[in-house]
Amino acid sequence: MHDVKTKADAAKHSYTCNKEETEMAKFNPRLYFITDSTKYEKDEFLRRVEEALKGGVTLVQLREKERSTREYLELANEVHKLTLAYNVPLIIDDRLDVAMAADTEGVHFGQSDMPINIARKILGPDKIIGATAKTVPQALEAYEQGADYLGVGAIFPTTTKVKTILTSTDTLADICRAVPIPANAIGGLNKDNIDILKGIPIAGVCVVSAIMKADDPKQAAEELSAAMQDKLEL
Ligand code: TZP
Ligand code: MG
Repeated sequence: MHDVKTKADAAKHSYTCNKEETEMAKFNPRLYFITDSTKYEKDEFLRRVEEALKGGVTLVQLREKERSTREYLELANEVHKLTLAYNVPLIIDDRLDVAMAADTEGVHFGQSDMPINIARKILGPDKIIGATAKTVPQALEAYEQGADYLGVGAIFPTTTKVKTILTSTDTLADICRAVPIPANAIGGLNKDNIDILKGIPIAGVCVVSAIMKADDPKQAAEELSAAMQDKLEL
């Protein structure tokens, strides 16, 4: 998967499992929904994930910080059934073992997680590996080690539980131009503030709250998607 030619390739084309279709990227990072199950009973959490899928999210990340390995794996298997039904790749945050056990399409690592080159060696070329990068050197290192996409932020302060610092839009733009893999903006983003990203060659946006905590996650995904089209031509 590490052979996406340009960010535009990755953004335009849909996910495919077929390795032979080398023209097609394996994932579309445009509207990347990262979950947070902490406030919800399992059924309500899964319902919200499915509504987000109905609303057109193009990539899903299961992000669990408190669960045991067993619980993380069980939830990954349940979320994976949903994402497979909508043909959307599922990325597991932090945990290579959980991603492998659930046979999800990919995994995402931050700067203190498994090094990208080690994960690539273990997973092989086909799985999607994402990395968090807050600086150009971090972005270059992740790319050189085999990352398929980058998450860059936080652009705005976030209410989602995360250890992060703010990343300027100038740094985001520098990162987008420094690497040939798709880079997404993350952190406090919603349909009303994404204008700040105008003109920056991001491949997409990553959101938790804007969809997860919305009264209607399907409508929230649709409205965010429309705003991205209108305001960012993305
Ligand atoms: N990394 C940087 S900000 C963030 C992560 C995981 C959380 C984004 O959540 P929200 O609710 O979209 O601000
Ligand atoms: Mg992490």
